[in-house]
Parts: sequence; structure tokens; C-alpha cells
Amino acid sequence: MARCIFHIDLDAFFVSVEQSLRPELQGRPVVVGGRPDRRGVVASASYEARKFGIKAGMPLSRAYQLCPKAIFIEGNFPRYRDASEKFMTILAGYSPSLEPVGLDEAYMDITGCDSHGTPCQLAERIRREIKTKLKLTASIGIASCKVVAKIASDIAKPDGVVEVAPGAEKEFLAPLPVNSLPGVGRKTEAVLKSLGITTIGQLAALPLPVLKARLGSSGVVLHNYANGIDTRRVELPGEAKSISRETTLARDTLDQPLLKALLRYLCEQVGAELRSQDGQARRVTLKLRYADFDTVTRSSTSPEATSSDDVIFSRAEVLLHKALSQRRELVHLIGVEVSALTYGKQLRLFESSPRRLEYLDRAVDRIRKKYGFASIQTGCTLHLKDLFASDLKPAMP
Ligand code: TTP
Ligand code: MG
Repeated sequence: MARCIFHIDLDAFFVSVEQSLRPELQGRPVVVGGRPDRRGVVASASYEARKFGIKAGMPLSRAYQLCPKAIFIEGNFPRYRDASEKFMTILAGYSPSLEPVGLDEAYMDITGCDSHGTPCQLAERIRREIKTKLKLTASIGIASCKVVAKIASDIAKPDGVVEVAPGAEKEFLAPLPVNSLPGVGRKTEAVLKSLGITTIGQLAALPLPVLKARLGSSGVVLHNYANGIDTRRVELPGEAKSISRETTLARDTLDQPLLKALLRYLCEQVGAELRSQDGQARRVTLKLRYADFDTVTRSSTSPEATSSDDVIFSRAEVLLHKALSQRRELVHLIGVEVSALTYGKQLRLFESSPRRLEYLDRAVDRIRKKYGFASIQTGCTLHLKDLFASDLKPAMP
């Protein structure tokens, strides 16, 4: 029997939360990300703002040029986290097979659930409940596998439902541009273009060995996706296998103090998340994307697991120095990931200063929980005071 998977994604999430609290913002071009005279990027844009070409990830200054009458808002991350929790609680009422992805999207496996009528009727019911309780609109894609459900929800946006019948996956995907597929960024798109491929249908027809030769193992995944094949299951949230944060720079840079300060900030966010899960990590990975969009990762693994900001940062900093000394190119994005995670309190042989550092970090976490992330700044992140004036700095996918 074909599976029935829902992909549910809230429309213009951060903006919509603001609009639900301030109805005068409804129907207007609204941007969440901060003041346009500050450095920083667009986190979320209302569909009215998108008509002017404003997109997530774009510098705020550029967004202002495109639409000076848009309303720019700093945003409030705790508010979005709160809305996200309520959204996931609504979904959990419909199926135990729920996989949250980030704050505003989730997969649900509803195979065999027919007590609410057809899948479309169920989707409409869920959307109604979200609209009534949260004053937010959601779009839902329905298909036999995750990748098709995800693309269907993109097409359904805003405020819609698209269902792809089992067996119709290839036909549905064929006319769409290749970059609609998750995993096809600018670089892969360019490789595919050099092979004369611009649509998913053309990609599906390309012999697998050709794709594999050009893109390696990700070529195999893309080949399957393009043919509507995706066997990934809807996975219940368990303990994270890794925790990461990254940020795109408003302007490509080689400014080392700035990169170091951003890295410290990201390590503190990763560390806080790790401690909130009672986790510890042995591996730290640095990610850099250069101005030419080439992306490199550098990892270091230690026998000693940690959740201390200082330790995570010192390992990441070594990787940063190494990467910058090997390649002097402007940096477009910087990120950090911790993995090789262990959970729960650990008995340590060497209970010494790292442990005390973790207590200090936990005290900082408590203060930040109460007063916001920017309420305490370490010497290094002080450099970012202007950039991170508010607590709005979510992870970018
Ligand atoms: P998305 O679901 O990608 O975007 P969205 O909800 O604003 O718009 P859409 O209708 O297309 O779904 O991301 C969810 C939230 O995550 C978004 O509201 C803000 C945050 N985010 C960022 O902070 N930076 C980014 O680059 C992106 C893409 C999202
Ligand atoms: Mg969304």
C-alpha cells in the first residue's frame, strides 16, 4: 500500500506571527530581520513584500531598495518558539507519526488514518484548526513520499493544499525546475545546466552513471528524487545526532575578528542547545562557504566530550585559522556543528575546570532564557553588538 505523507509548512512564519499580534500589518509588505539601516539579512518576508522581489537571506539594505515602504521589524525569537510549540501540539493531535523540521514545518505519516475522511479533508481540517487557534496559515503537500510532499507544499503556498496521487509523482515533478528539489543549490544547478538539464523531468531521464560521475553519491539521491523515489521514513524526534547553527554574512568578508566573533556567537548558541538537551559532543565541525559558493567543512574529534562554550569555540577557532590560512577568499557563510553526541550526566575521571566552565555556561543559559540571548555578551561577541541587537538570529537551513 502506498504511504500517505503530509508536509505542513507555515506561510511567512515570523512575519505571520507578527501580523497575528498586530492586525494593522496584515496585507502589507512586511520584513522580519531588523532595521534596514543596520547590517543583517531578511529572515522572513510577507507575500506582499515578495512581490517586490524581497527574499529570505537578502541583505536588509537591498530589501529596502526594492521596497522602501515595507515595514521592517526586529522580530522576537521567543515569540516564534512559542507559536512553533503550539503549532506542533496541534499536529500531534492528528497523528503520532510526526517529525518536526525546524520551527515551522513538519512531516506526518497518515497512512491508514481515515477517521477524518480523505487526506484532503484531513489537511483542510488541520489548516482550519491552525487558522482558528493561531491565526496563522499553513500550506500542506500530500504525497506518497517525503520529497514529493515537500515540493507539493511549496507549490501549494500560500494558504493551500496540493495532493499528488500515488503513481503521478514523476508526472508532477517533470515540468518543475531542478532547483525545486531539496539539495540542488546554485553549484549543483550549474553542473546540471552544463549537462543541458534544467527541469526535473530531464534529470529523471539522465542515465544514473552520468549523474554519479558528475555529482558522486548525491547524484544517486537526486536521481531517485527526480523519479519520485524517496524511502525516508517519517522519524519521530529523538535525541539529535548533531546540532548546528550557521549564518550568512550581509557582505562577503575576510575580516578575521568579525568571523571569529560570529563563530563565538554560533558556538554559544550550539552550546546552549546542547546543554538544554543534557548532551555533550566530541566532534566540532566548521563550515565555510566562500564568495564563489564553494563550501568546505573541517572537523576535529576529541576523546573528551564537552558542552562548554569555551571548549567548543576553542576547537572551532583552530579549524577557522587553519581554513583561512589555506584559502584566502572572501567568506559568504560561516557555521558550526557539534556531533558524536552523548546524553545524560556523565561520570568523569577528570572533574576539573571544564566542569566548572559548564556550570558557568548553565548560569548564563538561565539568564539568557529570562532576558534574551543578547543580555550577556562575551568579550569576543561584543564585536557583534550592532549585528545582534535583538535575539532574532535563528539557524538558517
Ligand atoms: P521558511 O518556512 O523557509 O520561510 P517562511 O515561513 O518565512 O516562508 P514560506 O511561506 O516560504 O514558508 O522558514 C521559516 C522561518 O525560518 C522564517 O519565517 C524565518 C526563519 N528563516 C530565517 O531566519 N532565515 C532564512 O534564511 C530562512 C529561509 C528562514
Ligand atoms: Mg514556512
